[in-house]
Amino acid sequence: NASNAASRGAFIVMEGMDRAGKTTQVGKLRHTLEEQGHKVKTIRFPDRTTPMGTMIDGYLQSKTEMADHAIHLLFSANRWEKAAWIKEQISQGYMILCDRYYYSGMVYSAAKKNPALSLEWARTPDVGLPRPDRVIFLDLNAAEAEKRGGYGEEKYEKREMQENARELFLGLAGRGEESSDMVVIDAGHSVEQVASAIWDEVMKVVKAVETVPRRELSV
Ligand code: 2DT
Repeated sequence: NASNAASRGAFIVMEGMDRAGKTTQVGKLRHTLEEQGHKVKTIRFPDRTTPMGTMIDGYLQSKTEMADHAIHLLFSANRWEKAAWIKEQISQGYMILCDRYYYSGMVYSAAKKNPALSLEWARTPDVGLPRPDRVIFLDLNAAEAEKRGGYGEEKYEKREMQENARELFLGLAGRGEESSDMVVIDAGHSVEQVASAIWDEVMKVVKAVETVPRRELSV
């Protein structure tokens, strides 16, 4: 009930492969939620506008080099910078739509196949962050992504990295908290079809948050 001032907002994360249409779908979802009378705010990670975000941006554009663990912790710290704000907005009743979150954090770092940087290690610095009410993973295989105009110029926009990342993302469907939070949606359909599949999921969440308290990521 959007007019109930006491009800909290939902924290919805859009994850997915490059070219899967995350940004487009966040925009459409925002529009739909607003039409239904909800207050919505959108955020994205990395947030390149902060000092830490500037360092991340330099790394992604291959202007600077950083050790795998160091850049990983910077991505995580970039989420911690926003954690209090996210909690505050949710408690004020805002629907938070977030373009990438700690799932990308785990998966892209682990996709480097550095034996000292496992998926489990990668998750640890994010423990305690606001836990999403729903994570929508927009799945797209590398061949489809390349048909959509290929990848950009940034550091991780290489086929091998993308394939490793996709495999790890799909594997999260069987891991602890992620298995209950994440839903996989095939992004290989039209924008409208994908938007409608997303809405089916979000509709359920919007109802559920009236009774489910906000949670934090646990180990
Ligand atoms: P965009 O193209 O969406 O701006 O993402 N990434 C992202 C990580 O490696 N770790 C993280 O924690 C996050 C949030 C995924 C830029 C790239 O940054 C990667 C793609």
